[in-house]
Amino acid sequence: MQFGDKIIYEIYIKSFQDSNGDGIGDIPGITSRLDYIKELGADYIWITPFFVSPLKDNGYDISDYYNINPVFGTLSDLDVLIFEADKRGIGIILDMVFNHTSTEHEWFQKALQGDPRYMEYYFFRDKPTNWDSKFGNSAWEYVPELDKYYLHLFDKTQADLNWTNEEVRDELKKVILYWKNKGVKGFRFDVVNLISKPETFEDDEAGDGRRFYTDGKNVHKYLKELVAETGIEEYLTVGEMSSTDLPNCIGYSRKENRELSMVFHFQHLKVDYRNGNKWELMKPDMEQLKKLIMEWQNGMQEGNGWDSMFWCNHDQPRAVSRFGDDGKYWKESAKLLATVLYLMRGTPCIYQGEELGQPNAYFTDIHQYRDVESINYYHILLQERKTKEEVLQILAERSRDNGRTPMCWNGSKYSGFSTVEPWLPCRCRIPEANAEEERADETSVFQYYKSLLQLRKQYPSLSKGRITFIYEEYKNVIAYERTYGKETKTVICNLSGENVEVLLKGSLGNILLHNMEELCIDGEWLVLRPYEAIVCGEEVFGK
Ligand code: TEU
Ligand code: CA
Repeated sequence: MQFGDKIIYEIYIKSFQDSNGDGIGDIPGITSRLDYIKELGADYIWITPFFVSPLKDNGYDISDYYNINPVFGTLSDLDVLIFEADKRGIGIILDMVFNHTSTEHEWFQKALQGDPRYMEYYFFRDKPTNWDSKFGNSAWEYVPELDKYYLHLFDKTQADLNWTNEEVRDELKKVILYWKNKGVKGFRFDVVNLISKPETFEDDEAGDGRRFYTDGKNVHKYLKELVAETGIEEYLTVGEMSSTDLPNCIGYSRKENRELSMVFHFQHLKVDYRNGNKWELMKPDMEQLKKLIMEWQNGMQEGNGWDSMFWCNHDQPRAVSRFGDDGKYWKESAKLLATVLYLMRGTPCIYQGEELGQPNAYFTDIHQYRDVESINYYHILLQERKTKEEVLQILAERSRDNGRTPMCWNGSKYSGFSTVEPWLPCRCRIPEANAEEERADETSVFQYYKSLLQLRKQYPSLSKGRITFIYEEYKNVIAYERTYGKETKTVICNLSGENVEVLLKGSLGNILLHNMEELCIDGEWLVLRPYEAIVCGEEVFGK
């Protein structure tokens, strides 16, 4: 419950705010926007990695954990950001990419020279397994000079670290202590449930290899050790858990285990993967979405785990385009999606631009893309004999670049993000969907997010109460009660673009938040319009 009344705001630094006219977001740019983030109601800012990196994977390929990539700023810029954020009651969360380093890291460079000590920092083997990289092709890269292969679960420029090696674990603890002493208030751990690899590497005849390295047997042990030896038990720590399961996530996040404060998991973000394949399109299965959300909420509650709820991040398409309607019902559905998740049990994590209802980029040409995963798959899908049009359609829906286009601050040429052409094209495709207009419009998505997050902080039932799902029998309706002591608040959401009639089980009480002008009640029936969201409850007297 420790962070139930807190809000995390994720910033993809490269696309948030450019302060020096090079078309790339940077640390001083973030500092200049702290009042906006405070107005929204965030308590923490998670900043994606800004450490020294060749930027092959935009910073998730680190070559020096102790220094800041000059393109993003300097250590003194970070000191100013931390100081200014602290003045506003905002804590900074840094992104620790400990599953792998860039192949440009000095450790890997020494390994390439055959230094046995540093070869043990990674996984060098005489022969590869048939595992796939998550970014396509083999998960092993051959090094002729060594006549060996090294493991890379992601791009071949991201070599997996060997956590069985105590020296590696000690090096990474030192990294945490260094940044902890800078005054940051939290850490996000990138794909941290992949750090425990099997003793022996064997081919996977039934899949792409992930079952051998996901939620490995020592992850819990390594997390306990890392947290205890760096003294970050009381910090906000969140683990990104790739392809994980509920029992493990309960274990990673229940307080008594002294591992992490909370987890990011992705089950609800794969309901539009045909046959579980991100690159095979299908409309999102909203019934499956509802089922998974409820299963995880109930499961984490029963197991005393703790979730961070999110629709978007820098790896996902924009939610309003993916699960809502970025055309006819743009505003209603952006507000609906926020209401579904952010009053549930856990800690909300809002991704930059989501609070504006920013839609997908829908690029039309491969040259507009920058994401290594998207470019790799462009070529892979063409080799699979899909036509160029089909592949561009798939990328337009699925590419991570959909969430990485620059923030829409205003209606100017480069949307107030920069004074020059940004590193990735601006795509502010909905004219009113920008911070300047939405801050001035009381009916905007931004103002709705502000009200929603204020409600969460105002009522203990919303920040730390029990959750009980109701009206489950109604297809496309997600509804729940949050209860704490005598206080109960009710959330009723229509996930669809159609009317849904719900037979009310009693009075709705006071309407605390509503994404439409007025309710539509017909006798005992509540007629939910497309993407309608209602938050209501009795005022509590004598708590
Ligand atoms: O993401 C992990 C990950 O698997 C995502 O890339 C996502 O699941 C995938 O793109 C869906 O197809 C983390 C970071 O968030 C991501 O930006 C990095 O590229 C990745 O790890 C490697 O560090
Ligand atoms: Ca810049």
